[in-house]
Amino acid sequence: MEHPAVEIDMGRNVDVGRIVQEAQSAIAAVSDLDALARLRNSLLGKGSALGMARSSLGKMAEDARRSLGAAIEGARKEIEQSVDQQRKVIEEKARILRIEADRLDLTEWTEAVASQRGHLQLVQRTRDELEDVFVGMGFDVVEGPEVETDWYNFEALNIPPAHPARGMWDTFYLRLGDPETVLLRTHTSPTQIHVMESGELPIYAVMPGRCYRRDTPDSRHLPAFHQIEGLVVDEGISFANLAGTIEDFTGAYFGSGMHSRLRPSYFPFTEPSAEFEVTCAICRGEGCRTCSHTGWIELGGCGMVHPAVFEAVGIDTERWSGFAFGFGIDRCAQMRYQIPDMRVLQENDYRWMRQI
Ligand code: FA5
Repeated sequence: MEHPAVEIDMGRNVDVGRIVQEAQSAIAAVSDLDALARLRNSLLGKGSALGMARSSLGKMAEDARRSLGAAIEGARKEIEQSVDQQRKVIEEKARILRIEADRLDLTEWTEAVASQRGHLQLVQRTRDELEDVFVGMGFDVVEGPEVETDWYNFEALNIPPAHPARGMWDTFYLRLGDPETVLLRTHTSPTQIHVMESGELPIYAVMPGRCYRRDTPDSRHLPAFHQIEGLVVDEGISFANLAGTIEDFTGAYFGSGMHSRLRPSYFPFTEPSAEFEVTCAICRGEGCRTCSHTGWIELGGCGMVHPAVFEAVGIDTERWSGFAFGFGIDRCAQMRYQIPDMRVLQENDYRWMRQI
């Protein structure tokens, strides 16, 4: 659009055409949206050349005011249009960059891809590492079923029907047999019962596997997660053996400088029961947001096997005693690899997985 230079009073000229031209070259040079918004304000705001010309309109004669007013309005529209066009150009460039960064070409088999080695998923790797540590401490590895009966998951563990402790585990029941008799195990503790039922004593076993709870996923919970259970039954086993085993495991798995502590707790299948916590791997015990500034993170539960459990599987409590523990493998991976949100462990996002 052609813009005549319009004369304002006292001989000052406003060259609207030049203002538009200069504005358009400045707009074309901008490459991010924030800078574009700032430039738009400086081109159209009160302090801009157009803004100042607009404020001088009031003092002008009728004819001159009309023609300069129209020219200013035309210039404003042209500048707005150029800003809009440049905004689209910037957004399109950003979109292309984003698509390029997210591109996964699964069909392309280049030498670079051929030389990349895959690796185990992090939870599986953590489970393997934990098994190695316990095998090194003299434990056997035993697996149990994920679908359990109420007896193994609850009753044999001293949790009869309607016991208030059932509320500690929000359970997925299966439509099999009588209502609420078959379920997805809520913890690995029922495998203790299978191992003790097999009748071979003494027992030094760890039992890893998947568990299920009606838990809402969040940064520290998943509805399908993994635990590793430990069970020792022998003559003369005491709480000191339990505490020593947990401390040895903590040092062997997390490294030197990491310690464990036991705090009184309640589980129906152990007496006394404890929660065990380990030094927060993120702050090394100094206190941070992840450990709520305590320097410790809860990993699992433990305690001396309750006499009612021994009775359920027919083990003579006069001769044998034992301890058990159970903790989250996903929680362990989260701490060892400092993962703020556990949900990434199940999202299978290739970009995240290949970093680990
Ligand atoms: C139990 O499951 C007991 N069976 C542990 C036990 C075994 C106690 C033997 C005594 C003797 P709890 O519900 O606190 O306890 O779970 C133990 C650990 O499993 C938790 O500390 C956490 O690390 C992990 N865990 C529990 N629920 C979830 C979940 N929804 N997502 C991820 N990890 C979980």
